Amino acid sequence: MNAPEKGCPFGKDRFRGLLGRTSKDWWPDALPLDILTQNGASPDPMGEDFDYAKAFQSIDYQALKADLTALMTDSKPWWPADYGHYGPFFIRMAWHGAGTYRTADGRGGANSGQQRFAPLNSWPDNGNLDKARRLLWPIKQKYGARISWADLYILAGNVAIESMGGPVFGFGGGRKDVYEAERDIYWGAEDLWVNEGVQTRIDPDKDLDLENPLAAIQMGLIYVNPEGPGGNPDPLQSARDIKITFERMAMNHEETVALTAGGHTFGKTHGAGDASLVGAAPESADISLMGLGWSSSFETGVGAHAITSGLEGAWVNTPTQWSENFFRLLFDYDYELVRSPAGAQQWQPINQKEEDMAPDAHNPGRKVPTMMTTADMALKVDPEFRVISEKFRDDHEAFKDAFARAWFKLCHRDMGPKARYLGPEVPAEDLIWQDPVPAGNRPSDGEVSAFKSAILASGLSIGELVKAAWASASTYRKSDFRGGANGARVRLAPQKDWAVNDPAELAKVLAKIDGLRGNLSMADAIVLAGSAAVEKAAKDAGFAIAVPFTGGRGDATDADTDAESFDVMEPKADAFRNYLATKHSVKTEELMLDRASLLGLSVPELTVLIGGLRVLGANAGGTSHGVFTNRVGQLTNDYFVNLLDMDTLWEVVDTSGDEEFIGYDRGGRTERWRATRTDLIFGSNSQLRATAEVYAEKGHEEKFARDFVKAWVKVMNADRFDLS
Ligand code: HEB
Repeated sequence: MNAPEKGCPFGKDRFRGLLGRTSKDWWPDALPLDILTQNGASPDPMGEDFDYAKAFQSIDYQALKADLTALMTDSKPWWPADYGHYGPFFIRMAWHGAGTYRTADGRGGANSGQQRFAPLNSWPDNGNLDKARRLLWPIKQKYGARISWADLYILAGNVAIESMGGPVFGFGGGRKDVYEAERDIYWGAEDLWVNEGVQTRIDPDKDLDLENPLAAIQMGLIYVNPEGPGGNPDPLQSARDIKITFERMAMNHEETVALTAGGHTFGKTHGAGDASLVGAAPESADISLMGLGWSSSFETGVGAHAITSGLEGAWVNTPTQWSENFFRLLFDYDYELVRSPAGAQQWQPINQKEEDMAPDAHNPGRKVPTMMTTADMALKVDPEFRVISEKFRDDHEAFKDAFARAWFKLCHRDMGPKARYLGPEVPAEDLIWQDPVPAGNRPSDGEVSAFKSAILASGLSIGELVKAAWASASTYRKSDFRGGANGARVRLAPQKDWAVNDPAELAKVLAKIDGLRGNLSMADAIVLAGSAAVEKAAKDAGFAIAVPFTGGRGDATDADTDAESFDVMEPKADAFRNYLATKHSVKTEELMLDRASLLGLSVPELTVLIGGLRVLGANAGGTSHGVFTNRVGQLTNDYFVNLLDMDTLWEVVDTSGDEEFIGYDRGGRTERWRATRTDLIFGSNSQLRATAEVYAEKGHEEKFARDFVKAWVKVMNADRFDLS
């Protein structure tokens, strides 16, 4: 196998396993509540029967918005609103919630309200947003289960923009809360954070580029350091970092400029004094602070004395009103580098006219100079950004539209198809990043059984049919609800050409399916063909098991598809088809775990799928690794029986880089089987072995087949949001 692929996908030199550094490393003393979630006990107090979509539909949406609007100007003494308006604060909160999204694995983002939990609640970049969330508590309490925290954060951002006269494009609810920190997300491998001097992740001089899937340049940041890379106030280098990180978040340059300028049309930065007087972040703050952190002993610690980023000042003269002032001030003035009272480097207009100065946030009679961060200066200094910034300066309507659309995308990018959006403000327009799928029709029972017979008589093998259906459905990821069988994008670029899909074979199978499908959509027919094959394989193994099928999928076209945006979804490894493109710095079995997690599989589901797919003959490239059976195409538990057979002795193939193994007859040197790491891990890892043993046991042959069918159907239907 080849050398580890550079920067891909989950860290290289600094590699510390699939998850890198986690909350347990940062806060070893945090209360280990996960001992109560052993054996699958859910920490969700709402219980399994709670239907958030239904609860949301019963909310008085306009009353909620009115309450949020009133909150904007209801300043509380424990965290006084700048300019008497919390709007900018809530916009920053919503943006930092949504802004952790990254395209590579679809993780991060606003869709589960993770800002409440570690590590996000304590990232330096989220400084003082604990207060913004806490300001919302009376409203959350009032509306209860009908509005999730996750929806409330984004809606508060939207209402904030509206209440200051800014443009919005719409709002879709439907982000269901979770009650624990996500544990499946890699945030980086570094020991230190941005405020502790961790090295920046992008540095061409040191041949460092941003490792996948990360989208921030230092641990603890949402994107870039406002003061420039590693604190170096160089707008051009900042532009470089902004481009990379915002692209990782699915934003093109125009969207990036619109978002940043639109966001910084509002509010101010906070750096009133010595940042060393700011206390611990929420996760490690004193118990009496009741979950809040960053308690500051600089003067009153709040209002005029607040310290967050350490930068100080507003971007524009009208910080609580939508305006054209950001680009006007950016271009009308030359800027010089100055230091804030907290010592941060920032840019100040030279010879600023009094009318262009900002009001003091807590003393309206007083005027103070406006400011720009190094990241803002990038929008003027970088040649590519400058073209866009000048266009927006000269065409305010274009800026408004671009900001509203980019904000909507930012906040909804990780919600999946439009079918998942709830509420009266869902925009009618279809947007290409929603991966739209035209509505499908339910085929009749007669059509379904006619197609099943026809496809099973078509001469295609069980393995070929199973592989095509798996290729189609298994792109699904629960992180951002993208992918899946609906739309049949497996027959479009780029998916039809992915190496893991064996393009030539796939084309042949799809053509056969197309010829026989009658009125079925391709998306339905591909799944049905695979399911018919599974049913036949079970029957041939001696089990009469019906594989449930629910039709109604639609077929997307190339015009419905942003092909480039699917590139990130190409599996670099797929344990289910025993496929590995290149050896990674992360162990291949960890990549398997990652894929299983994105598919939403449990340990038994993962185990039974691997064992079943192997004996059905679903390996990419038709390899024999892990095909521990002499009756390929029958749904038997042979995989587990043979894997755990003590008469087989496994040895690594020296040239394989620890990826390939041969199983010999223990007595002699007769080769029995070949396997990969993702096979042997089911015998070597104690927990996977315990599960594999169940499926290898006498009396569990049919249980194996039934469990496989259940897990298969779960994957086939993973993206059927139209059904619930
Ligand atoms: Fe921002 C604020 C940075 C983007 C919106 N910011 C802010 C600050 C800083 C920043 C530093 C301050 C904080 C304190 O408080 O101190 N940003 C930044 C950066 C970036 C950004 C670097 C990238 C380039 N933003 C952004 C976006 C948005 C925003 C995209 C939206 C859309 N911000 C914002 C706001 C604010 C801020 C609204 C204000 C807040 C208050 O006022 O509180």
